[in-house]
Amino acid sequence: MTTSTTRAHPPFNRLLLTGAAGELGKMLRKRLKPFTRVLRLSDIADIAPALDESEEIYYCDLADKKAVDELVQGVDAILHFGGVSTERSFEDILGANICGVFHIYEAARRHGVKRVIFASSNHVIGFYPQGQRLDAHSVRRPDSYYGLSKSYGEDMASFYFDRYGIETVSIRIGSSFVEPQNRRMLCTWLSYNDLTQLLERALFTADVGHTVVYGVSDNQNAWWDNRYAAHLGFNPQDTSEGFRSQVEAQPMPAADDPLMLFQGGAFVAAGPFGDD
Ligand code: NAI
Ligand code: 15L
Repeated sequence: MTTSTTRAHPPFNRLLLTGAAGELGKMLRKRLKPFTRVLRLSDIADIAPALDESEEIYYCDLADKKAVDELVQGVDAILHFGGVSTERSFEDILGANICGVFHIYEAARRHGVKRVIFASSNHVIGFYPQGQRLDAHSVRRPDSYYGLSKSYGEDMASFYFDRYGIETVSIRIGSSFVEPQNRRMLCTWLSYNDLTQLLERALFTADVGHTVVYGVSDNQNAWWDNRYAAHLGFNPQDTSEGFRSQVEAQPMPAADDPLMLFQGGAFVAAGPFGDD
């Protein structure tokens, strides 16, 4: 298997990372450097200044079609991590996530970008009960407006491949944090090293078409089966087991707590919004 240390592929000339001011964006900034000559970092929020000529900072609202078109000009591939990352009202999610993903693909088409990595989410299948094994062909059961926006993003990726040949790897990220924070995350955790490996595979594997892959470490009793993404060669090296005792020392949630019942955890119980 190719790893960061045995990499044979030449780096990209210019990669775009949206959501660069976010938690994953800040973490990925350094880790993406070996994959590209120039990393274009974009967000609507403050981004730490460019370190040198290998970084470019672009402020851009994903809801602004013209601004996204300018953002994408000159890049070879896009890692689309920007947008609202938790459950909010539909109106809050519409511009950044739903219009935003359309703007990204339209700009990719106009500027000849052939590869997108889409930060999708486990919340596209969040209403499945915990313990049920799922793969990329399982019917989606979004658990929130947020999950719906990611589901729409995956369909957008599928359409732009079928219609325009733009390839995408949609990564249904589980819970990518320094450590798993609760019992549910013992199943859904994705370490930062495993996410980095998955991004490398997603960027450099040929002929991915539109591939859906679950972004999850090698956790015990995980719910997600990546058989339909085997061509990526993703081979997670980390597991949540080392955190089990500290997580299980937390008070046990009630048996009917969504955190214990649904793959999407608390997202299934958010809302409704706008009734007052
Ligand atoms: P985050 O909320 O820390 O970062 C998202 C970034 O998007 C923020 O910096 C925010 O300013 C930016 N953004 C929001 N609206 C925008 C707009 N209209 N225009 C431009 N930028 C905008 O989230 P995090 O954790 O870094 O996640 C990154 C991506 O990965 C998100 O798309 C999220 O949905 C996805 N993801 C993350 C998971 C995780 O466990 N961290 C799990 C599943 C998916
Ligand atoms: C997500 O999609 C969110 O962006 C992240 O903040 C976590 O809530 C994660 O899912 C999760 O399900 O743990």
